[in-house]
Amino acid sequence: MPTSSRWRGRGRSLRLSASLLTATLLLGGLAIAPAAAGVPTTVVATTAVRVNQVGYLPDGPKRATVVTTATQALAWQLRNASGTVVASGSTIPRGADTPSGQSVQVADFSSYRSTGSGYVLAVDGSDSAPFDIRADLYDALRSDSMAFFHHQRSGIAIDASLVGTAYARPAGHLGVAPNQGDTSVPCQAGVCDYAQDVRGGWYDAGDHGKYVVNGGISTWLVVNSFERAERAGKDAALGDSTLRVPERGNGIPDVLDEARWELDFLMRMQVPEGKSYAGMAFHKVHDAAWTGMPMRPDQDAQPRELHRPSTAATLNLAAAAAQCARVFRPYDSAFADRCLSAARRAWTAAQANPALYAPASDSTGGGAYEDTQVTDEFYWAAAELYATTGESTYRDAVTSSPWHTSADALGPYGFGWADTAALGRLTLATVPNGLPATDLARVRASVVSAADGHLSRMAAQGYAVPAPADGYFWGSNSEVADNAIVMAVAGELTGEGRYRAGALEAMDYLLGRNALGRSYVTGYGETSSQNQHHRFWAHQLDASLPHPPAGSLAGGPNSGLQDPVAQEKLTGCAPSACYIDDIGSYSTNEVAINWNAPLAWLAAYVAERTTTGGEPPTAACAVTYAVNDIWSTGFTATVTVKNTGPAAVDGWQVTWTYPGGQRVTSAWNATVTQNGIAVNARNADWNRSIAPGATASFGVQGTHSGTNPPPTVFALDGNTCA
Ligand code: 9MR
Repeated sequence: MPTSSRWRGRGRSLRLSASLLTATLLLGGLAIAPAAAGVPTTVVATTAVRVNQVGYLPDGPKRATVVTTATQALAWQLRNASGTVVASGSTIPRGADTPSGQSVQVADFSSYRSTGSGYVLAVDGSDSAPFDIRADLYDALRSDSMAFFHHQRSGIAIDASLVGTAYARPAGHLGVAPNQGDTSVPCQAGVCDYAQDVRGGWYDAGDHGKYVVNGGISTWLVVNSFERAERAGKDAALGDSTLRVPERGNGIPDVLDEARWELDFLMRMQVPEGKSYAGMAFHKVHDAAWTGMPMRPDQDAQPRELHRPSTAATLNLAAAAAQCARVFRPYDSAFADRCLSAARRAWTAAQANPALYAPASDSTGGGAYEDTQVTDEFYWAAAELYATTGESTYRDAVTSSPWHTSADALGPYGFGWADTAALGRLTLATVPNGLPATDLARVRASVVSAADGHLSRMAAQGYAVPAPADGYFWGSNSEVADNAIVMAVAGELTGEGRYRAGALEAMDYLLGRNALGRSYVTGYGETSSQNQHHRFWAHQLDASLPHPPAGSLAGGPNSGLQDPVAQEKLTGCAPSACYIDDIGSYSTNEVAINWNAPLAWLAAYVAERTTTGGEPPTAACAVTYAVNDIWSTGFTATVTVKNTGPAAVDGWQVTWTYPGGQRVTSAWNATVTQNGIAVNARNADWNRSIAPGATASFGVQGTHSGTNPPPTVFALDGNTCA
């Protein structure tokens, strides 16, 4: 059962210990190794050949990662369901993958485009999980990941006709004993002397709290997925009667119906006129104390409390409501008006109270969602209000914000409840607005540049994860999905297919191509998470209760190990392997609206049929090899790696073979290993970054037997720089 000790803040500052980063690169023969370094035996993966266990799109990139101690390329074979080999090739040795501590190789079968199910990738005697190749691969995930929100609804019965008997349940928190009602919730002592109707909305996660900051970003993502699909002319797939929601058939897109359930709640959290802090939003409503597990929402007897308003919550409301006003306008203008008026009131109230921070200490019975930096929330809210109204007050708030030009708005760690500037930037980059052309071009370029950064980081890793090596914090899977969204938007802005390819490979990570060889989405993939931390979907604790419904995303690897189960079972894990599918591990295995929202966004995006983005990211480096000195038995040479791409390279790797059997005896400025005639060189720590157009060099000294023919092949792994 969670206690207040779980809430230690968003783990952005986690730094990996040296021992975790020490990856083992074993030389020698072919040695596939499922029980890889850094993976505790309790969570060991079942196969060394890691694929997207759901499958691949016919026109998309198709890559797998193989855990192996081999340093030479291995043969791979793609077999169809009848066991016939339909494609084959050689892997590309990658050596050590930092976040997993595993030695890996990559198999690329992107050029195979035939459809079917039951494919298996075989490498050196190991078979992958079976997978499909088909165009409709993500159709089911699109609706299941979005249906998550309906399951999480508070204040309405979840009906068997929509979800099946296993997931049906009475309404939560309408005041039917023993339940307290969110229909009239008092404030905590000293906060206010009245009670407020804050019914409805979505439960945040595995707990029964409802938090405005997390609700705001999640709603924004759900609505934004529709707004993006509309721009692409693909919104029919999210339209009316596409989802299992009670409102289907009302003429309004189902995704917007779902978002409205939360928007109504967010607006109920606004302090009424005539009260102190009028127009602000209460930060959160939740139980006075943590409940036990399991606990169906309607059986929760804890008193509910409103916690004091915060500037962050108020601006979340302003942003989400301003977006609502824009997107709902064609479907329900009265609701759009109501949203806009709530957004304006919230903005004004936040300006009057710009530093009312939610404290980290407020974590009894619910999460703190603390935040002492709200300039990014001001930027996001101003951007939404400006994009919706075009008014100069909001434009000035946008252009005078430091976030408008800061590169940090779209950093490597994704966005989240504490970091919202990215959302404003994405809106300004995509929704028509009156920013001057040069400013707009700069805003758009910043999205593309952030996406290039994600592609570079992916290229530097054996599992192609759009997250930095120190990015495995609480909810890391949402960071992966968030960054995939940034790549998808860059694809929209540029029309360049490599960004879609990057987003697709992020999906590969979530669905099985990862350090643990598991899918983090319930019901998707051969080995998928099913015991996520949740009070109702608690089958692991009570066999009469269901597992989470298909399409529920686990928080994912978290090297912070911030719960007792993780601490007991995962000690010593490599960062990207710090995950366990146990209901008690809330810091690695909870579900949450702010994690399923980017998954649903991404699923809707990749489910769209499109013709661009079929190939993996293209080469971004060039290599030269120059002999400096040669004598009877020896030589020295300099190898230069040039970044020819548009984005910074973060980590690189070069391989070649020596046709004359030369042997490297020493090297400088890179870690060089040799196996037979094959040589592998990896960056040193200090020269891993190469700016666009810049170079990094390293040297080798070696022996030769009379002649010193230059190497014939240079391979930059994965056709990038890493
Ligand atoms: O997602 C939140 C994560 O960033 C924080 O580090 C963590 C501790 O404060 O809290 C997470 O959010 C939880 C929230 O506070 C309560 N509901 C469950 C959320 C997911 O675990």
